[in-house]
Amino acid sequence: MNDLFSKTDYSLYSNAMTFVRQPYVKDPIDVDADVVVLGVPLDMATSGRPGARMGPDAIRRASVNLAWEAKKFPWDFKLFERIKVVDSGDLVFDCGDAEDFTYRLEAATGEILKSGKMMLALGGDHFITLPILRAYAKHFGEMALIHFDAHTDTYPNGSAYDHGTMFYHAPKEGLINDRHSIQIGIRTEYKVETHAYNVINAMEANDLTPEEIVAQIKAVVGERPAYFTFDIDCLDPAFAPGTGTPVIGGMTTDKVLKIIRGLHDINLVGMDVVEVSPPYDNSDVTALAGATIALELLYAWASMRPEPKQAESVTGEPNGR
Ligand SMILES: [Mn+2]
Repeated sequence: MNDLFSKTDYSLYSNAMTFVRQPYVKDPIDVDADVVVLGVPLDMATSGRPGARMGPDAIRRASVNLAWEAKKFPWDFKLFERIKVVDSGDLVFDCGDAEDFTYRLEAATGEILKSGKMMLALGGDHFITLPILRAYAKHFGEMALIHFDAHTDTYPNGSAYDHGTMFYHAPKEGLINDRHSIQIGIRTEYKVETHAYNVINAMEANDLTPEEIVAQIKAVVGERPAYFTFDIDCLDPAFAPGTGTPVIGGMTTDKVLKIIRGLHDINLVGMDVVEVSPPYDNSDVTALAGATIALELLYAWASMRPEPKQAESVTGEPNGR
């Protein structure tokens, strides 16, 4: 068979770069897939340094580095034999129009959910999570939020389009239940009078074991549908310098990955990775952290899905290296 044009590219440098080399499908609604990756290149709501609009592109470029390892260490199955993932590129919206953006992101998310697929969103600044949660809540009702961040983003002041206010509004809109939600890695001030979330602050998170943190998250979230949002600034700037509002004293990538693996059996319904800002990155380290966390979240989600039928895996398709 001639594979001149169909051979899988495991290089780190060539070809158009989709998330972990999965197929690009501009309109994912009628496609047979389990997961849609959607880039959301917005940084209009950022209060600090912009640049997160370049995040989806940087995360995809870093993610091709993860394509060759068909069974990512230390998982015990091959992700793309278990689930079908398509990359539908980036949300397109009219530049500078916050209302148009918010409408389009909620509507696109809603269409993806209606088509029976899960969405992985790549930010973009953290404001993107609010329209996404609005679409998810219409589908799943009030959810639990698992929120990794240096900041609570529960600040009551600011405009309706501000990347520091989403989780002030989300419980008031009935999208999430703050008492059954948890924020991990916090190391900036917040107002306790407007705040009912459970918090494992960064000092505590750095002293606790991953197992202890997983147990606390599960105790808060229970069986509820859970949305997972990961602000890359949860990580210490040593691991993720490329972000708009870095704060020292954060978590390590190692601990975060162990926690994600420990959460594989919760009722995870959606996920995003936000605030990767390539202009402040060094050697793509932040983009690689974002890509790897996103991929491990997909592994966690897929680990509870049924295994594929045996017949398909014995056909001659290469399994990577
Ligand atoms: Mn943050």
